[in-house]
Amino acid sequence: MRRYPAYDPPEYLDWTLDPEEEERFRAPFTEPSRASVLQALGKEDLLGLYRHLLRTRLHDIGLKRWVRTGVISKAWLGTGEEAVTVGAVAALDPSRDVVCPMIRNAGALLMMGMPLDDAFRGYLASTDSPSRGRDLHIGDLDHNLLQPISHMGTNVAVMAGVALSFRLRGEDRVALTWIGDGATKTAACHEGLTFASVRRVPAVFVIQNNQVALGTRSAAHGSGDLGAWARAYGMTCMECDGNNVLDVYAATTLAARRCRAGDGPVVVLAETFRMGGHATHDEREARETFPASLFEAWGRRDPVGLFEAFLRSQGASQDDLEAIEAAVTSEVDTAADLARESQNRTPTPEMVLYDGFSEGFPGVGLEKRPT
Ligand SMILES: Cc1ncc(C[n+]2csc(CCOP(=O)(O)OP(=O)(O)O)c2C)c(N)n1
Ligand SMILES: [Mg+2]
Repeated sequence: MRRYPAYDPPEYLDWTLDPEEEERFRAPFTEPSRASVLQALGKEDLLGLYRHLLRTRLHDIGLKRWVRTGVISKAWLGTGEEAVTVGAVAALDPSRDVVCPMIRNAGALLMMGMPLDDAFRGYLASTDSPSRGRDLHIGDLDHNLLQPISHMGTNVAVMAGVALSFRLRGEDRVALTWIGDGATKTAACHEGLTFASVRRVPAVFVIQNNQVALGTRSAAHGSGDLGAWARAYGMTCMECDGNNVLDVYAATTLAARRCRAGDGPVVVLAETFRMGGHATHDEREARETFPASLFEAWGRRDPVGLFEAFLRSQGASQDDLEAIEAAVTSEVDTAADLARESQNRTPTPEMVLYDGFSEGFPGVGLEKRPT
């Protein structure tokens, strides 16, 4: 993909494929159950994953551009972690499964069907944004997207409850959320995991280990093996390479199948790396948190670059890839412009009153989101 000197991490600018990384990218094909999942993917499926990876990266670049131009004061980005989101959601069925995206999972909003301009509006807090301007944690029940709670770890318990409701109603649905390495240290996370395991609910918990929580390296906020924690609660843990969209997809597909078969929740442990700051305000400090060599090593593991190289090795043409990128770039630009028009809209009482949770409770509020 085109690289953006003003926005990309420096390690991505002259990105070239490292032969060792190319070899490593194919590792999921050597494990029979993951290989069988991946072999079922056709050309359109693979190009679809590419489209989602690009859309996610460019959405974040769009936010960064807004920060630089003073439209918003800061943004939480998922640079370098896109595959953990895209691979996981691609394994689900957006028409029935429910997802709770964290701050670094904006790609999930788009994959579950939220229009890109609405995702951007979430950051503008305009009255027509998904949360009606109340919160920049973004979700929309109309798209099976639970708006996350800011307090880390609490979504684990909430999603365990969502999954329990599926089980009790006999619905063939899966609930999925992500847990940051830092959030694994909260009490709510452990209560949620225990409850999910004991009640054998159909939930997938993706631990997104990006090696850092705000400004604290994971080695400084915890010790031991995160997968062992899941197993201690009696849950299967599927480890995967969080920078390899195919590995995340295969692991989450197998996890979701277990859930649908009634075998209870699964933890997918994805190793990745945050290629920027906690948010746009602390990028310099974040660079000082780790040695430069670590950024270089993970920079060679750019999830978009690696997957693009894989697609080429599978015969994808330059024209195919460029056409997708051109379409996604214009889609993102148009959506960002459209969202900004919302800042000029005068809110109506209906828009202000809508709370997003009234559906099914007639009389409590507006049942459909006014536009
Ligand atoms: C209970 C609680 N404590 C502190 C915070 C402030 N906070 C927001 S994000 C964050 C770090 C999260 O780290 P991690 O879970 O690893 O997710 P990441 O940001 O790396 O994706 C902290 C401490 C919070 N939101 N909730
Ligand atoms: Mg983290």
